[in-house]
Parts: sequence; C-alpha cells; structure tokens
Amino acid sequence: MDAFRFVHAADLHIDSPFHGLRDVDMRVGKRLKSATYEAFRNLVRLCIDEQASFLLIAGDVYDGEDRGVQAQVRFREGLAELALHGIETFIVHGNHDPLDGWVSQMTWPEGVHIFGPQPEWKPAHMRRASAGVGRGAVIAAVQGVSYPTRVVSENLSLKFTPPQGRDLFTIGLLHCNVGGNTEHANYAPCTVDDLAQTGLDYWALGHVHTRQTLQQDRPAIVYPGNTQGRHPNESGPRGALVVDVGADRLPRTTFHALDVVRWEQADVNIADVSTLDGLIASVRQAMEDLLAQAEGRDVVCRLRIHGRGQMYSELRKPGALIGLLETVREDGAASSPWVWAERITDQTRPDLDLSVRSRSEDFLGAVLKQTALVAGGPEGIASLSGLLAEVYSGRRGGLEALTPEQVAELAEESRWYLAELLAEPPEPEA
Ligand SMILES: [Mn+2]
Repeated sequence: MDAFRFVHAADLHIDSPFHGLRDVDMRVGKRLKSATYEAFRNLVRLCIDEQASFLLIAGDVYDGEDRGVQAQVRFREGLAELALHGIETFIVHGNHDPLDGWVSQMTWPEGVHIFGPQPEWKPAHMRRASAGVGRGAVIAAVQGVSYPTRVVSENLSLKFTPPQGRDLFTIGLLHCNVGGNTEHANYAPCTVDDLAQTGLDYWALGHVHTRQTLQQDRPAIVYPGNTQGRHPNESGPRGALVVDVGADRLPRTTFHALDVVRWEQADVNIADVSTLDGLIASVRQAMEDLLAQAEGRDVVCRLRIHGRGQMYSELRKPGALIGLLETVREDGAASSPWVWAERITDQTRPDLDLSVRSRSEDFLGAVLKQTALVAGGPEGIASLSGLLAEVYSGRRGGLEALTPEQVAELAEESRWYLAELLAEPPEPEA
C-alpha cells in the first residue's frame, strides 16, 4: 500500500454567533464574528501546505440549521481552492446542519463529496501533483452518512457496511456520540465496540468538541475536536488532525491548532496581595501569561480570584469587582493581539483561619463552633433547607429552589461572612 496523508476535521460551526457574551468591546466582537470563518481558512491552508490528498469533515460544518448565505459561499470558496490543488473533500452533516435544514441550491466544485442520509462508499484519490492532469490512483475508500434531521437517536454506526473486496484503507465518517458523553446531546449513540467490529481502519468522528483518541488503531477511533473554541468550556488549542498512513497501514495523527481566538481560564490568588494596585497587577499578569501561551492569537479569558487575604473586604465594596473587570478589560482590549476578560468571579476568603479561630474562648469562637455543627453535615443542611424553603421554593414568585450543595455553599459563605464581621481588628501598633 502506498503511503498517503489526509486531514480530519469536524465541528467547524461556521458563522457561530458566540451566544452569552455581554458588553463585548467592538474590536473583540468583530474578531469573534469572523473567528469560525478564519479557522476554516486556516484548515484549507493546512491541507494545501501539508499536501494532503483529501480532507474529511465529520459534521456541523455550519452552526445553524438555516445555513447563512455568507457561510455557504465562504465554505464553497475554500473547497474550490482545495479542488484547484487536487485535494478532494468528504463531508457529512450533523445535528447543527442536517439535510432538512434550509440549504441553497449550490454547485459544488469537482472532488467535493457530500454524503446522503444512507451510508455509502466513495473512493478517495491520491492528490494530483499539478492541476489538470486528472485524478491520481484510488488510495482509500470513505463511507459516510449525514443526519437527515436534527435529532437522530438511532445508532447509525450499525448501518455501515464492511469493507468490500479491494485491499484499500477504509474510513468511516460519522457525527455521533460514542459512549454516552453527557456534555453533548446523545445523537447517533454508539460504543467503541460497535465501531471496532465494522472492520474499518479509521473512524473519523465529529460531535464531541474536545479532541480525543478513543482507540489508537485497528481501527483508530478519533475526535479531532472543533476548529475554533466558542465558549469558556472550550478552552485551549483547537484545530484539526493531519493523518499519515504508512505502508504498514497504521494511521499516525498530528494535531495542528487552527483557532484564531483562544478561550482560557486562570486563577489569581490574593494570599500575597495587600493593595488594590497589587491586585490589578496580578490580574493583568495572569492575562498576559495567557496571551503569551496563545502564540500570537487573541484570547478571551475567564478569571477566578481566590485565596485568603486582605483583598477579601476590598472586593466586597460596592462596584469593586465590576470596576476591576472594566479596568483590566480596557487594558487588555487595547493590546495587539488582545486579551479580553469575559468574566471575573470572586471566591476569596478573609485572612482568617476558621479552624484555629473556632477554638478560641470568645464570642466568635462560639459562633464558629455552633455554625460548624449546622453547616458541617447533611442533617444541618436539611434543616437549613427547610428554613430557606419559603424564599427558595420557586412558588409564589420565590427564587428557584436550591440543591443541598448550594445550601451548603451558602452556609459556608455565611460562616466566613460572620467571621469577617466579628473578628477583632488587629491591635494598633504602639
Ligand atoms: Mn458540533
């Protein structure tokens, strides 16, 4: 078998609107709007630069069922460029872009293969060395299936047929949830065993947005992850896999980052911070560190301030947290590349050791001992839940009912609050 190379991508979500981002700086918003398009441009460039013979896209090309006009046109442009370089593309559609969504009548470039609602086999060819010399030899066979509609609850992998006759490298192209991943809708559910017993060489999967190899070979079962992160939980590098198949028939995957805006999260500890300036500097430093790791990309970050220290009470002054957010946002958004703080959460505690303090024979010690009895066990939490039921019942305009975990969190928060209120200020220096 001749050695060859292909690229495996999935979940491009072109024209993703980045829901849930508020107060976005104009420059940041513009960049986010174009990010999924640019990541796709990077994917096209990767295929050309790496001289891949073909590109596989395992579903969710578009973000919306009603595929935007611009998204479709730019997608076709990219595929046309690949066709010019003799690179074929194999596409299946997933739950975000099923076949029954609004689809323009498009003429696709030569060498673009879009799979229908029943699995079928299509041959893949060696890349042509130069345009206009006809197709290269058949090097692989690709079997794929598209979602006819958004919700597919049947196990599509069972409809795939075993490899036929010729000793070609075989690939299954499928948008599915392997092993009931709870972070994603359970569409086209299947198991590693289902995929393994088909006798194919490589399962090119899509749907789960985090890159993962479920099985190394015979067959390889791989999610490349999405090409561009779209929210804080899709942090870190995003891109596609370059897959080399050698004479030994074993695929070797290499990840290439294609994202243009990176999502990150970072923690800032207040233990050694004693002034507001110091806190701002620490937050800025955390943001700059994220920027440095992103290798020239723009960064959207979510920051968590935590730890015990003097800044606890500073952060509780009205408007302090939002003021901090606005300050570091303005600075970060002005740099190039930029780093934009999407949110800052405050999980700091006062500069007190509750277990030490609860042993003292004073009023605060007594309060801490008593409240520990309530906050420290399931019975205490249950009794607190009962007391709070009137407010947190969801009935008569009340607030949404709380889980025992949330009640425990509130109880712990209250102990720290009491401790801060009742702790004696340090003795003034003589
Ligand atoms: Mn997706």
